[in-house]
Amino acid sequence: MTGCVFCGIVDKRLKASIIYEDDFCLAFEDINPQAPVHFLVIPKRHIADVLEADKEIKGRLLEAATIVAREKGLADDGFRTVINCKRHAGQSVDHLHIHILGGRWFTWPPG
Ligand code: DGP
Repeated sequence: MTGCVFCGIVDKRLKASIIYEDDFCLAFEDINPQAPVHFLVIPKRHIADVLEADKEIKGRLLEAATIVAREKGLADDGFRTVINCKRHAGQSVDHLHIHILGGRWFTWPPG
């Protein structure tokens, strides 16, 4: 989608540190990491948010997220997954993305 930064990363017009790619998904390091490990998993197709995603893409995104989490060594101590949806959650990029954060302790409830 024109003007979408994550579509630019999918198209390789914009640079990112890509760590996983398959037919449906792309994973890359977050530009503003909030933990020692912080990466994003996105659908290659432009989908605005999780409300717009079908069952298949939701499953594929979570599958990709866990594959990369294991590869990053997060399986033993665990990690947090976050999907911000729309303004109350602070979604700042309107292209569906799962945050995977790890390598430190997290508090609950989240802010
Ligand atoms: P959210 O607030 O859930 O919409 O998070 C968007 C995340 O996307 C935020 O953690 C920063 C990250 N981000 C925004 N622009 C870029 C970019 O151009 N490259 C990369 N790698 N990450 C980005």
